[in-house]
Amino acid sequence: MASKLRFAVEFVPQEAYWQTTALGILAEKYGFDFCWITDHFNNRSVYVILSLLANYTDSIMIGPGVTNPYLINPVQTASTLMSLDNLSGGRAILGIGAGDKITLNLLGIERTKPLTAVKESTLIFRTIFDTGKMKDFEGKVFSVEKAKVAFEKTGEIPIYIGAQGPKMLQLAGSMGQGVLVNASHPVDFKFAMKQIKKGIAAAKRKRSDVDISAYASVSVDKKMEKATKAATPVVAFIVAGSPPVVLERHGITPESVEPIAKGLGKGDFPMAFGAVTDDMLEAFCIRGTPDECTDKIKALQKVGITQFVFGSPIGPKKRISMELASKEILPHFK
Ligand code: F42
Repeated sequence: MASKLRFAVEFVPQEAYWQTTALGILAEKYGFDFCWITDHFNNRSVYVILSLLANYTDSIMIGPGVTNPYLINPVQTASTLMSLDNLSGGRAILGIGAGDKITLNLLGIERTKPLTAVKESTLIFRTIFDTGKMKDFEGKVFSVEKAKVAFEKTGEIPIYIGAQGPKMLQLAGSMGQGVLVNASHPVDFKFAMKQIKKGIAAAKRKRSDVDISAYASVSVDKKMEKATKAATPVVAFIVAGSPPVVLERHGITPESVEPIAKGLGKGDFPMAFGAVTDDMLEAFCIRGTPDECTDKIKALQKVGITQFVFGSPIGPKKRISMELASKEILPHFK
């Protein structure tokens, strides 16, 4: 029998504060269990938005999806998450990942030993969450001489690791309460599942200890054409940023990616978006009518996911697509 599935939304905080807050309030009303806010320095601050959500929502779990250990020291992130947990009455969740290489490079920050950095951060987070302090930690990337947080968390603060590469997926299986896999297709999840299970086995944990989440690109609409139009720009960016091994897995040739990368590079969006093919849309997003999306989510559930994230773009109009999902997709999984 397929495992129980919980649902989430992901928002990129690019819009006015009240708009993202209003969408979060609606996500809760529509029955989503989690609300993840992405973290990039060029967007509005993830923690400012999360504080607003803590204030204006009552039951939905909220957190950064995902922050990284390079811009903010993990001890400071632990303290911030505990504060968010207090403010929200125990609803904080923490997503951590290696961080976006391109945006970090813009700040002259080298992503040194990303696997080790995420591993050590996770250890620091868990120790501080559970004991309120950390001392005499000498890692390869971080060291903590003496850190003590002068207040307690309210809930559990589960840690989710954002992971694509084999070792990061294994790490998530061995240390995370959850994993956020940025993918939308069963082929990618079959690969990810093998690695996550390796990590689970190595740490002698149970499969149910890890919430395996599909952080998918989704576009729901009553009309397929409209869903496709909204999904195309997002898929163009995903294709251009995907490593060759992932493109190969879906039979996408380097030649077909070239005009997309070129177009995006010089700001020629019609060129880039016009080169997105049906195969690319199939590989990198879940798009279509509620029924079509339901079938695709069921296929991922069969592979073993336990959380499904409605990620960007969600649809041509986020509010309408969330309502459609709430009425016509979520009930199939109750
Ligand atoms: N990034 C952001 O900056 N902001 C976001 O809001 C965001 C959201 C998000 C959501 C879900 C998700 O899955 C990812 C998300 N990301 C976001 C991207 C994330 O931050 C990472 O960039 C992305 O997940 C890619 O990471 P990865 O899992 O592919 O790991 C990379 C770094 C990698 O190379 N992994 C290797 C692997 O096999 O998994 C491991 C490399 C390794 O072993 N390194 C050694 C080490 O110690 O670190 C060093 C090796 C040496 O030679 O020194």
